[in-house]
Amino acid sequence: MIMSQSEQLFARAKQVLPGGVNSPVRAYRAVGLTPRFIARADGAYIYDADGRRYIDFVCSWGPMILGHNHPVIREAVEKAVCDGLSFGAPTEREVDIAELMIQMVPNIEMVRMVNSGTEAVMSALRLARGATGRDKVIKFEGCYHGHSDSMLVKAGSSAMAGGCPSSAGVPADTAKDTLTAQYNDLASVQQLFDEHPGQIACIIVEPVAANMGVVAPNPGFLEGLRTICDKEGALLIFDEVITGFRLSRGGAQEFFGVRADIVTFGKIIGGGMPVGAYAASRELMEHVAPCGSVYQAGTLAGNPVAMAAGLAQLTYLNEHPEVYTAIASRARDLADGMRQAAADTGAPVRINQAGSLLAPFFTPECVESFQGAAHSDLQKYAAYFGGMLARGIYLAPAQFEAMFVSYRHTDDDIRTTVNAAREVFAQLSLH
Ligand code: KE4
Repeated sequence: MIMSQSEQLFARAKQVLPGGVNSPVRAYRAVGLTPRFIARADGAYIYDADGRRYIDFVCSWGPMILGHNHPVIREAVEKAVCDGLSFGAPTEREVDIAELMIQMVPNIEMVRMVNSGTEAVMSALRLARGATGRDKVIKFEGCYHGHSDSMLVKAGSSAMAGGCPSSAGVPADTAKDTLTAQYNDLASVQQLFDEHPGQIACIIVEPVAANMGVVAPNPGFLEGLRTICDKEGALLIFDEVITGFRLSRGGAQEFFGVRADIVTFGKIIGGGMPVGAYAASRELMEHVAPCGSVYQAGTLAGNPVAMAAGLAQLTYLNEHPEVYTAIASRARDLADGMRQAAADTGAPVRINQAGSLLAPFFTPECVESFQGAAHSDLQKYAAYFGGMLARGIYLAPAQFEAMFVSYRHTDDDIRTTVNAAREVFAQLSLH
């Protein structure tokens, strides 16, 4: 049988890259298929090495909120490239993007650029520990905050999908300072403070959990974390690598009206290029070197080409607030359409949606916690994924991820996706 280009490329890739990929979720192990090697993308569509077109709901895991190959971003990068790729020195664009982020996002006065969401979270945790003099941190089971040692404890996303939510190679001495609570369960958080009085530097939370599928905060949950942090003298970190500049111009702080002490960013702020950032009040950020004793550095931090891409995307979002109403509206239409398809076919599917983020769970129960997500039928998700891929719909190849709606998804794309889901749900209901 003739192998597809993706199959041939995957065979080569597995010889030289662990699992044939540079990030585990891309290997399609949770769905048992050959990953599609992507050749190019434009608007809401991606094209694989065999020339097949897919409607893309991965959007590079969030960065491509304006769709792929947006002319404003492409032209900014083309211009920046002509001025040089990297200097390792301060540049005007770094100041421009930091000023714009501070203008768009509440409660931040200073920003530090890094190269990934992982680096942003790692640095934010160090800042919280340095500023409070405390060692322990609280995260939530099933939330994913990148792959720094402290965060690979009961992590979500492909850490959980791959069966290693608490990674090998993380020293027990490190892991002991990471305490885990249950998302949407304030009592589980207070209990940790009662057990470790005066020792907890911060709580880090995804304001919308988007690495266990999508689970929104119950009313009062984020407000409750703010109250506990104020009472216990700990800092509240919103990991907005996904929700930042996606839920609204001001991200989750604006969307939910809850103030974080430190905010981490990634994805959208790079416009598709490798960028992360962390931000807080001037008082907190002046703990960071060279002002203070919390050290963090990076060769390519603030890279001029990456800054050009991010600045172009954030500028567009700042000048076109209609993007947010449009992507949330399309996500609602998609979620409602899929719910109707599930009802019509009798498939046991729950669809969670928050802004332009959504995720199906194959369970009759509503999913408001990590336990709920973990008890959904992962085999059915894999079958659903395969059926949708065959129909030209490109989804996260694992349950514990999100669907991302971009500004380039049209009503027709939504209708096509709902119709594909209806066919696939009908098939699933037969088994
Ligand atoms: P990066 O280091 O991958 O840029 O960001 C880490 C990170 C931090 N915080 C949150 C809330 C995140 O979702 C992420 C990364 N998200 C995953 C998708 N679930 C990236 C995709 C991947 O790991 O390949």
